[in-house]
Amino acid sequence: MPQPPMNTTRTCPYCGRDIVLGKLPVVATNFGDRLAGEPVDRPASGAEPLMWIGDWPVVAEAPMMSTKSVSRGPLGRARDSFRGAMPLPHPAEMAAFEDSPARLCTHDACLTPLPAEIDTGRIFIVPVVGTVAAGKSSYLTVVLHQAWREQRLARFGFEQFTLDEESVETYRQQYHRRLFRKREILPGTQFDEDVAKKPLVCRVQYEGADPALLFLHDIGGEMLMDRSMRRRFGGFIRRADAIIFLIDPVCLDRPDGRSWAECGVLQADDLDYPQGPLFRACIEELESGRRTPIAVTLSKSDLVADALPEIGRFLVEPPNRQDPDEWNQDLSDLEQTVIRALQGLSEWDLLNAQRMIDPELISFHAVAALGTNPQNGEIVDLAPQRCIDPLATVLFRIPALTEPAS
Ligand SMILES: Nc1nc2c(ncn2[C@@H]2O[C@H](COP(=O)(O)OP(=O)(O)OP(=O)(O)O)[C@@H](O)[C@H]2O)c(=O)[nH]1
Ligand SMILES: [Mg+2]
Ligand SMILES: [Zn+2]
Repeated sequence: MPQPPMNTTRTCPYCGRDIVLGKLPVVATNFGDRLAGEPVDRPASGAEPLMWIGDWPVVAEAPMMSTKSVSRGPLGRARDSFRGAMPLPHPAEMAAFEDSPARLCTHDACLTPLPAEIDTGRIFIVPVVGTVAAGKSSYLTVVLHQAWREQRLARFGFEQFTLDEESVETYRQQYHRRLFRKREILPGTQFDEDVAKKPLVCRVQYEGADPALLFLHDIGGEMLMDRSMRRRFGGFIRRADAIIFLIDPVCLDRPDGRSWAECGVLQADDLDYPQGPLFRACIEELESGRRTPIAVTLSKSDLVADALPEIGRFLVEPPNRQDPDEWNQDLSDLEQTVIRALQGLSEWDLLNAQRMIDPELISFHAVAALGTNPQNGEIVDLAPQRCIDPLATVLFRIPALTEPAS
């Protein structure tokens, strides 16, 4: 890809502020002291960095800034008229700080090294949203397993779908191992004020398009449901390129009058959160002018199939070799079923709120990440159902992700 001009403005995917590429210094992100976890007051060996910004040793000055003005913050006087192209230095040119050079977002509260894709601007933010215990973490675990390890999007044209190296360990230890190996229920996602800086990052490439990064954020429901916390720490949701919104059927009433607790759902009596308000808030809080596709996704569809046996059809996994046209038809048939299920569970508030969105941007799905109700904290028979549908649908609705490379 050609190098971007230095005066290119992008949005920092972590803090959401505008950044001008030429005003960002380049820092080393994988240097001796940092790897050893030791204090970072001096370089490991060899070459001295130009200076430190926060925890990061600067290895190349911002071309549009003098080092002095960088240290005072990004607003120092800069030579804005400089328009040359700007490559990142090659690691081999960087002596002791040779590893993983990255531009640094210099906004005070951020100071985060940026992925190289900041140059191309191809970073897409896709959070999974829902009330406490809606199934977000379980869903992410399973959908990443299917999209990455099983390459289930390959037949729809995604030539590459891999987890970025830095996310592999987090995914393996906090998600995959627990669910797929130990067959344990995942713990509730804790409040984390740095959630914006800790997405699970995927590298994706659609046929004929340029490569891109997907930032999939797993956010605790408690944080999402608190308006002030959402605004303070979840600013990236307002800038989402797509949202997967999970609806927890356990928070809704069964039409047969039985309680979910009676039907063996753990802690069901505590799960009575209204979901319409969070859904509406997500839509209202989106940055104006954004056309963000939203996959409204009924979670734990195994439970829905039990409560509404006449619509048990969610549980049929489409054949793996399905052709894309058949798959589209299948998705739109299923959509009607999901709407009927939401009516059957009396989720009128949310069904009503969907009017706030352009019909071209909304889709309805049903997934079961586990496909089975856990017994005594253990997942006895893991049988995920239809998890790839919402992810694939929203990815195809982000035009920039799939548009042919120029
Ligand atoms: N029956 C059934 N239960 C599920 C399914 N997926 C998730 N669950 C259960 O739902 C509960 C919550 O799942 P999580 O994935 O932790 O939900 P979460 O939305 O990440 O929750 P927070 O992080 O606390 O907001 C767990 O007890 C899961 O076992 C499913 O497909 N079927
Ligand atoms: Mg969670
Ligand atoms: Zn930033």
